[in-house]
Amino acid sequence: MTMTLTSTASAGTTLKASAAEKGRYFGAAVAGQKLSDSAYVTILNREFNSVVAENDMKWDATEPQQGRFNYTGGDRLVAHAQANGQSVRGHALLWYQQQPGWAQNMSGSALRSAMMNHVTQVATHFKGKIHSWDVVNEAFADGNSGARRDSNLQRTGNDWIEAAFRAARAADPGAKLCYNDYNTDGINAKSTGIYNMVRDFKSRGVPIDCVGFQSHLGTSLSGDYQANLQRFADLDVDVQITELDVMGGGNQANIYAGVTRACMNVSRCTGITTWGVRDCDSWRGSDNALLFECSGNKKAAYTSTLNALNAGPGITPSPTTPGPTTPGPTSPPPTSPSPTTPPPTTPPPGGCTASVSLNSWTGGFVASVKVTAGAAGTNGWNVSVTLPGGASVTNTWSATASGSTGTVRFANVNYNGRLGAGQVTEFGFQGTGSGAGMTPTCTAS
Ligand code: G2I
Repeated sequence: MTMTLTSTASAGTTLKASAAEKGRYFGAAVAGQKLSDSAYVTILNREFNSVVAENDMKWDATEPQQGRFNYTGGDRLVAHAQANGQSVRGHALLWYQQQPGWAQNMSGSALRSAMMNHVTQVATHFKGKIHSWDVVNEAFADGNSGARRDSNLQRTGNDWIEAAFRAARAADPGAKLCYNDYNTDGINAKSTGIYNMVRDFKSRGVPIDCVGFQSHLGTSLSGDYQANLQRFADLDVDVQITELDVMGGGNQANIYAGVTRACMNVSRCTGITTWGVRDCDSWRGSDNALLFECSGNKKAAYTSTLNALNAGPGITPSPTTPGPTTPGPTSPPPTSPSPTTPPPTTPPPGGCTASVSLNSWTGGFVASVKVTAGAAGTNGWNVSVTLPGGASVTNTWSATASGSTGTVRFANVNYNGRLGAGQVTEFGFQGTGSGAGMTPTCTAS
C-alpha cells in the first residue's frame, strides 16, 4: 500500500481525533485489571482508538500449560475494543521473555514445534480481530553486534523468525504482521541488524508488513530518529511507534512532540501507542513517563503531543489493490529501488513453472512456492506437489489446496490467477512431517 502525505488544516481536541484526522491511530497499552477502574476507562475511551494488551496476550498468559490455552484476558480486551471502536494490536506471539515455565525448559525441535503451534493457535483464536500482530518481539541483541539475541528460541535455528511470520500469515491472513523491538531509536547497530533482516525478508517474500519501534526513551531524542523510521518505510513496510514512554522532567514534552512529529513526517508511520495511560499505570514506576497524571489530568507532554498531531501532515492510505497483477502506485521512487521486485526475467516459453523453497524443522515445514507465467501469461494456474509419505498439508495461503497427503493440487485464488508473461506470484503451505524433495509441476489455463 502506498500512502501520500497531504496537508490538512485541523485541530482535533483528543489524541484519537487528531490522529484519525491525519489517517493514523493513537493507542495505549492496557493492563487487564484496569478495565474495571472507571477513571482509567474514561480516559482510555476518550483519547485512544487502538489498544494493545500490556501482558494478557503473552505466551505465559495464553498457554500456561502446553496445549492448554487461556484467552480470558485477551478476549476481555478485544471485547472492550470492539465495544468502543478501538483497533487491537496483538502483543506478542514469540518473545524470549514471559515464556511459560514449560517452554523455558524446552529446546531444539520440540521447542520449535511448540513455538509454531503457539503462533498458529493464538493467531487462529484471534483471527479477524487483530489489526497488527507483534509476531516476534525483541529478537536482536543490544550493543554493537547487530546480531540476533541468544535465546532458547534462537537456538532452534536462525529461521525461527521467518517460520513464525509464515505461520502467523497462514493462521490470520488479514492481520498485519510486525517485528517489534527497543533501542532502535536511531540508526545504530541494532536497528541496522533489524533493517537487514527486513530487507532480506522482503526480497525473499517472507510475509512481513510492519516494524514496531518501542521507543522507551530517556531524556533526549536521537537526531536521526525520523531518518531511521524512513529507511524502514523505504523497504515497503509500515512503521509504528509501539510502546512510547519518556523519562519525566524538563525535556519530556519536547521528546513526545519530537517523536510525534517524526511519525507524522513519515507517510508509512501509521500510528503511535503509549505504554500505558497514566503515570501510575506505567511499568516505569516513578519515571512519570506517560501523558496523564495519576489524577487523570493532562500533562504538558499531552499538549505537545496533541499539537504535533494537529500540525503534522496527513496520510491518505491508497486503496488496497488486491493481487500482484496490478502494478502501479506501490512502486517506490526511483532513488530507493525496492528489493521486493526482482527485475523481470526471460519468461519460460509457455504455460508456467513453479519452484519451492522450504523452511523445515523436525516434524514440520513451511513451503513457499513461486509460480512464474510463461510467454503466453495465465488466466489461472494449478500446481501439483507430491508430498513424501507421512507428510500432510495443514494450512495453505494465497491458493486453494485439494487433498492434504500424497499428490496435492493447489489452484490460484481469485486475485492471483491472471499473470502477464514472465510475471511471478507466490503462495505457501504449512505441513507436518517432512517436506523434503518436493518437485512442483505447474499447469496454466
Ligand atoms: O518491559 C517493558 C516492555 C518492553 N517491551 C515488551 C513489553 O511487553 C514490555 O512490557 C512489560 C510490561 O509493561 C510489564 O507489566 O513487560 C513486563 C514483562 O512481561 C511486564 O511485567 C510483568 C511482570 O514481570 C510480572 O511479574 C507481572 O506479573 O507484569 C506482570 C503483570 O503485572
